[in-house]
Amino acid sequence: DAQWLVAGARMTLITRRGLILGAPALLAGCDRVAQIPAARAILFKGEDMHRGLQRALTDRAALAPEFRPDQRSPFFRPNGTRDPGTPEYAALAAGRFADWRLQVGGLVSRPLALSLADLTQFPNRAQITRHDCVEGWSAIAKWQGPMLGSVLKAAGLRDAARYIVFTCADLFGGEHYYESIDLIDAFHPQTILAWALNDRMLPVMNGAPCRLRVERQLGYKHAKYLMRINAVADLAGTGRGRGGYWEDNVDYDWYAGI
Ligand SMILES: Nc1nc2c(c(=O)[nH]1)N[C@H]1C(S)=C(S)[C@@H](COP(=O)(O)O)O[C@H]1N2
Ligand SMILES: [Mo]
Repeated sequence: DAQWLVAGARMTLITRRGLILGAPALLAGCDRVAQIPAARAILFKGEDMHRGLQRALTDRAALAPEFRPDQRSPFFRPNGTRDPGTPEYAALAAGRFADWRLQVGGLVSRPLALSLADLTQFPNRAQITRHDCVEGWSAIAKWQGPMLGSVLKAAGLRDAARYIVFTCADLFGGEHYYESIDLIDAFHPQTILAWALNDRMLPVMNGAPCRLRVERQLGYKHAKYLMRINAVADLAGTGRGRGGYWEDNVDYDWYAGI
């Protein structure tokens, strides 16, 4: 045993010396290792993965098509809730939303309570886009509002924030409609908090006073009747954990990219 340990110690010593002396040579040897096809495959796999990831991120950053004013649909039909109909919402609507405040909270350093006038103070964006609903209809309209990214910057997203959760005024079987997106979509330039539709204040049927437009995703992600925006680290505490009302109730995909 002792001999074996001694032998082991000596081997370790030799290995150590070999490593110390051999280190620069080993680095120079990388070129040579790269010439062996199998080794190449392993060495460059990381780069392929990186390239794939890069491509996926570039795809996510791409803009949704925008249209000319004359391509707009004559009427932007409502879908889902056409009026939340709660006493709270009715009171806000009766006051033309003067008392409405969009709460921005969760993992932010400066929680905000924004009025409609406040929303117009941010850099606003107007865009004519096509809305695609899973139920099989599309419509083109002009939307205007601040970029969600600007609002999140004003609130100061904390490092732990990974998702943005939207809570709406309307109820589905006792729970408020809710949706969520990741930070790539949250900071996408076409992701806006729209308060205008076709150059008019957003009608009640389309989500007054403010609704999300997240143009790279299907209709159900575009939360109407916004009341609250929360930055969260994960979706476990949102609904039943799948990040949206339809995701939790009828198995719609959380990521509904188009
Ligand atoms: N709060 C809320 N947001 C919602 C819905 C809803 O019922 N309630 N329906 C969703 C669906 S399925 C679609 S297609 C669009 C419809 O928007 P529109 O009513 O302006 O056509 O809103 C989405 N956002
Ligand atoms: Mo939809």
